[in-house]
Formats: sequence, structure tokens, C-alpha cells
Amino acid sequence: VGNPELQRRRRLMWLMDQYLKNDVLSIQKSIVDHVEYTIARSRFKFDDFEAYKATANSVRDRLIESWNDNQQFHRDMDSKRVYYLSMEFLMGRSLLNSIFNLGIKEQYAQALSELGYNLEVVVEQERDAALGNGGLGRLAACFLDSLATMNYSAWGYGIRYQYGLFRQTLQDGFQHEQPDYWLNVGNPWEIERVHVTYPISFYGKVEEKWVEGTKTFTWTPDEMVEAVAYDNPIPGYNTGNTINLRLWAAKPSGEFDLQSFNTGDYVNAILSKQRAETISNVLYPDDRTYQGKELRLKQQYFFVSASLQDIMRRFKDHHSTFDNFADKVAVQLNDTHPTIGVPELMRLLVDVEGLQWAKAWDITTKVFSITIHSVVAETLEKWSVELLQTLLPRHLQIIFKINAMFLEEVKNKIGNDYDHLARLSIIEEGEKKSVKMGSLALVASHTVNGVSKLHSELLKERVFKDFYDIFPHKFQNKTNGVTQRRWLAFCNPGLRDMLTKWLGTEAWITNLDLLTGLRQYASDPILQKEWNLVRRHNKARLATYIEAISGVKVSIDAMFDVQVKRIHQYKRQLLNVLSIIHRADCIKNMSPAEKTKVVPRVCIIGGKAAPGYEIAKKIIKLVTTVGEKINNDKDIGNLLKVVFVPDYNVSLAELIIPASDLSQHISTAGNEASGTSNMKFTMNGCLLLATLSGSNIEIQKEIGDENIFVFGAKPEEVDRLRAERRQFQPPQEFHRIIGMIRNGKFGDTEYFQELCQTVDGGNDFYLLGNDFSSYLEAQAAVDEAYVDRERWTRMSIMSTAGSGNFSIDRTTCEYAENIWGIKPCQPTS
Ligand code: NBY
Repeated sequence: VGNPELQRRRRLMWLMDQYLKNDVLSIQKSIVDHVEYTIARSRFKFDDFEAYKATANSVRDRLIESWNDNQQFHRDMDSKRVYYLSMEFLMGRSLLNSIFNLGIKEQYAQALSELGYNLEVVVEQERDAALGNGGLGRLAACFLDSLATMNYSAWGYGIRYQYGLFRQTLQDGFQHEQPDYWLNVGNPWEIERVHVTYPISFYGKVEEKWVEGTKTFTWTPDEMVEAVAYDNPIPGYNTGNTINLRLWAAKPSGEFDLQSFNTGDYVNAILSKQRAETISNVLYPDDRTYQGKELRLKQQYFFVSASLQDIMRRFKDHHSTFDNFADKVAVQLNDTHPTIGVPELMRLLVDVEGLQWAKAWDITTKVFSITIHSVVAETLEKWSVELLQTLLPRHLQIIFKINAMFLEEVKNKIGNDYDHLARLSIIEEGEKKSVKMGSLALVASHTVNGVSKLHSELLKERVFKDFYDIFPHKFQNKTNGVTQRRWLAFCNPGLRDMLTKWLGTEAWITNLDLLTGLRQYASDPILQKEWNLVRRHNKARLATYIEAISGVKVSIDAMFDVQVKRIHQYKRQLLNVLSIIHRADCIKNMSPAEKTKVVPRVCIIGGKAAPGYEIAKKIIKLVTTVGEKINNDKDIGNLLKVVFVPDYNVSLAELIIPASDLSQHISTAGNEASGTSNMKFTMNGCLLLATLSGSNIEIQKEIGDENIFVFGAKPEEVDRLRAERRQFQPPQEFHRIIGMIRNGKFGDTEYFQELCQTVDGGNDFYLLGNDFSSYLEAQAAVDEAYVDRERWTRMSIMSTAGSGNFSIDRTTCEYAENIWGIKPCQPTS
């Protein structure tokens, strides 16, 4: 009571509470204030975009308030925090997410409406923050929402790319890439912290000196840039816990000015400094391959070094030694991309803070854990020793030392089996020596996890078998999840309200297991009727969009059959197209009587191809060409339409997923680490056509065999089928369809040859020929189920009802308990 500091704080809290009220009038005032003072427009005349900016700024004020309170709370508590390091955060739009999570959506809608604006229209003005490629980046974004909602102390760290993932346009059916100038219109969600900066060094040389009996290392770099912090507040749902996503931008450093500006070439000296900024310029658009590009390694080191310096600075505010660093800090590596953080933390602890190697190593190995998202070892990053030697000479030394000590240790376990040791070694010998980042991360991490049950088994049996043999205790599974806030509650408001009504509670928004309560009503005609009404409404919205972008009119009575994801051979969009051609061909050969029995379908395909991935680009062109042909075929009419939706991104997913009847997740068995859109579709009552890959298997288990269409080879058969593929004879239809493409039925004869070759007997690595028959059978089963409306609706309801396990809140809690060692904690207001 008598504590003056406490009194001062209380007063400040109270004062702030006076400022930001959430009644409609206060919100209107704050929007109009921002129109006038932030946007500098007349309050009598501002367009939808300006309305968006002003609205966003007023929401931002509210976020900052809870962000500040929350940071203060955790500072006081000195709670253990997890830092999620990721090269990618695929956030999408923030406005609706923020006002929904803050619980002020209704007030904002009314406030805007009274001012003459429509919230739905205003929301559409926002550009997606597309700082990621696909699943890995979106998972990071879902984690942030969940960590905030579940009241954990957590920060995300990443890069503030000037250019996010390219925008995809179609020109004559071919993919074209356009730069994503997302920051050009300003970004109201970020707070620039001009004073939170760290120096980041590159190149140069390392000198060794003996100081008082110990060897010390001094790295004299040749290049230095500054990392500047941009904070993005991430509000939890229905809680004051607003966490932080801190993204780093590169700025020229002032450190070297004396030397570089004494050259007589002032202008060139400036230009060369400017080049520093390119580090954070652009997101690499490849989502499966590493390319060994110097700039990418620079990006990795840049953001990881800034983040670790920042984490250590924050820790030192409270602690005078590093003894309990690992009790306060957990660092999660999102795939191998931030692995350079391992030698960087060692460098900071040993060279900068002066700790003994053994002590530093003990700390390092207690801090890091890593999630792997790939299925085969070949896609894990490797950096050439040569490049590391040039760019980060001190880190290379540290990596060598880590490796030497590690190999020494395992020799005690496995003896001098040199082949075995070579496989375990972090350094790959050979013509071009390289550092295996996966191995480095595994040696340093206390835990490594896969992203679905099957994938985690594959990591143990294949990808990291040698490591599993010596470190079995490090391996865990953490099946992915998605946030039901974005992916159900606010992308599907009709379904949200219905769920709340039938379950009699909104609690499912933070406890998704409650959806099982729906099972008892799955056959209830009233629920079924309402269910289909909502679904038709969502389909109508999508149909309007499709017509607007493509001119193709689609009927909402048709089944919406959707495959949206990055274009990859292993995801087998080609298999989908082949069956579409087959379907079209069947329809054309039918009598009018037979045609009346066909289930009309709208096949929707969307996704980006990596700019250098030629085969993937050919798949896109094939989809658009086949679509053109089928959509204009009078014999087919409305029985089949094919639409390629360009520029698939988070916002489009929010429109497409609630409107899908069937969605396809048809990678070769075992080839998808997990998949997360399958979870979103299931939650929204869409049925899956799926192979035994990743989390499909777990979805099948949760919703029941009778509510999903599964086909194709089993994961354990894939190796054998691949080995025997030269001898395999695919069914006649398969040959015929490929023949049609080859012979120019869809034009561009030359262009499609290479694509056709990929499924020639000996080449068919992804087993399209093997799975074709069973795929067609599954497709027939889909048609059969669809005409039985009662049955289909029941399956749809059972899908939603069984999706509780795929809430990322479940995933987050598992990480928190079994990996990070953190507990929820929240201010009691
Ligand atoms: O991560 C995806 C997996 O394919 C998917 O099955 C899983 O559900 C998801 C979340 O765990 N992986 C993925 O999206 N990978 C990338 O986006 C990616 C991006 C960049 C690079 C490698 C992979 N890279 O080396 O630059």
C-alpha cells in the first residue's frame, strides 16, 4: 500500500485505461483522430484504404497498451521465455485477427458502419504479410497466435523482408512472378525501434592470442551492418497476453566510417554501405531446396546473431552471471535455417562474455531444440566449408571444435568404426567439404522433433538414424496443429455461430476438443439443414470471386473439389490433372441419359511454383490449358469446370477453405512431413481425399475411416514400388491420358514433353502410375457419397467434430511441457 513505486504504476495504468476505451464512440473518435493526425486526410473525405489505415492505427494503439503491460509483467515475473527463431512468418492480414482476439470486433464494425464504412470492405484493403513460403512459415504464425492465447511468455524472431513471397500472375496460362512491394503502402502493425540495434559482422580474420594462460580469439571483421528491430504485437484471444514478433532489418553501420570515408571516393563509399541493406531485402522463394547461396547464409547469421544478442542483453538486465541462462531461455529452431545460432551462442559466451568452453557448451545444449520439417536428408542444408571460412571464419573454428569433441565422445560409445563416425560427423568430407547443419543442430539440441507421428518415425529410422542410435532420448514427436481462431472462428463466421449455438458455448475457441459434442447431432436434420445453408453461403462467396478473376461461372450445386498448396512433384498436382482429363473424357463419351447421373464438379487448383522449378511451372500451364479446353466444351457444360486460382496466399485460403466440399492431400505416401491445410479443411467440414502421408493418417484416426477417402500405396511399400517401377505396367487409362497430352490435345506439344517424361515407367519416382487406379476408385467413392446428401453432410459434421486434436493449442502445450519447460502465466488484473 505504502509503496510509492507501486502507486505510481497504478496511477499510470489507470491513466492509460482512461485513454483507450472500447465503446463505439471512443473507437470512432480514435479512428477519426488517426484520419486527421496520422494519415493527414480530411475527416470528411477518406477512402476505404485510408479508413483501413486509420482503423489499423487505432487498433495498434490498443495493442501497444496491452503489449507494454505484458512485457512489464514478464519482466517483473522474470519468467522463462521461449524464443521461436524462424526465417519465415506467414502472417497474412492482421486487422480482423486483432479486433477478433481483443474482443472488439462488434464495436469496430458498428463504429465504421456509422461512419459510412463497411468493416468487411475495410478489412480487404490490407495487404498480406507474406514473409514465408508455405507450411513452415504459416506454422510459425499459428504458434505465435497460440502462445499468446495460452498465456505463455514467448517471442518470435525473424527477418523483416522488404519483399515477401512473390505475387503470382498468369500470362497466357504461364506463371509470372511479380515482386511483392508490401511495405510501399506502409505497415501500421509494426513499431520501429531505432534504438534497438546490434552490430552484425562478416568476413575478415581471426587472431589467436594467449592471455593469462588461455587461448583467446579475436575476430576482426571486414564488413559490418546494423540490425534494427521492428516489433509486431501479437494479441492472444480473450487475454491481455500480447506477445512480440521482433523482425530485424539491415541498415548500414556507422562503425567503419573512419576508414571507409577516408578514401577520396565519398560517393562510392556510400553506395557500398548501402549494399548492407540488401541482406534483409528478399525472401527466398524456394520451399524445399537449399541452394548454398551466400546471401542466404548472411540472412541466417544476420537475424540469428541479432536475436541472440538481444536475448542475452535482456537476460543480463536481471542476472550477473550466465549460470541460470537455460532456466530462463529456451530457443526453438524452426528447421535447420537458424542453426548458425549454435556456434554464434558459443562465440558470444566464450569470446565476448569470457566463459569457459565447457560451461558455454553446457548452456548451449540446454537452450536449443529443433523442429525438422523435411522427409529426406538431401533437403537438409549444407554449407560449404569454403564459404563459412570466408564469411564467418570464427564460427567455422567453433564448428570444427564442436565436431571434434562430439566425435571424441561418440568414439567411446561406438569405437573406431570410421564409416559410422563419418556419417555422424558434422563435416562432410569429399571434394567439397561442407558443414551439415542438421547434424550440427542435433548435436547441440536437447530435443529434436518431427511434425507428425509418421514423420517422427521416419526421422528416427532414416533421416537421422545414426543419431537416433546414440541419442534416442533426444527424439520426440509433435504433430502440427493450426489456430482455430483464424482458421475457423473468423474465416467462417457462419460456422462459428452455428457451433457456438449447438455446443451451447464459445469455449471451443480455446478448447477445440469440445467439438466432439457435435457428434451426437451429426444426423439431426435441423443441424444438417443449417450446416448446408452455411456451406452454400460460403460457396456462393467463392463462386463470385472465381467469376470475377476468371470469368468462369460455376454452380454452387456442384461439388467444389480443391487442391491448394505449393506446386511440387511430390504433392502430385499432376495426378489430380490427369484424373480431371480422364473425367472430362468420360463425360464426353456419355449418352445424355448417363450424363444426368454425373456429379457436377468444380475443380479448383491453386499454388505457387518456385521461380526456378521448371516442372512445377509446367504443371501450372497444364492446369490452365486443360481448364481452358474443358470450360469451353459444350459437351461437358456445367458437369465439370477447372479453375486455377492465381496468387494463392493466406487471405485466399481464408476464402477457399470454408467453401470446399472436397480437398486433396495426395502426396506419395510418407512424402509429406505433416501437412497443415488438411487440418484447416477438416475443421471447416470439408472431406479429404488423401494418401497415407503425414498427418492425414492421424486425421483419419480421429474422424474415423468412414469419413475420409483414403487411397494409394502404403508408406512401407514405397521403397519397393520405386525399386520395381521399371517393370510396373500402369493401367491403360493412364497411358491414354498421357498420350493425349503428348500428342498435343492440349496444345503446347513441345512444352509438355518433359512433364510427361516424369511419369514414364522408369522415371515415375512419385508413383503416379502405381496409384492411378486406386485414385480413380476413391474418386468414384467420392461421387457416390456426394449424391447421398444426408450421408455427405453427416461426414462433413463428423469431420469438424473430430478435428479437436489439430488445434495448435494442443501442439503448443506439448512443446511447452515436454521441450521448453515453460508454464502459462497471466497478470491477475
Ligand atoms: O512444413 C512444410 C512441410 O512440407 C509440411 O509437410 C509441414 O506441414 C509444414 C509445417 O511443419 N515444410 C515447408 O513448408 N518448408 C519450407 O517452407 C521451406 C522453406 C525454405 C527452405 C526449406 C523449406 N529453404 O531451405 O530455404
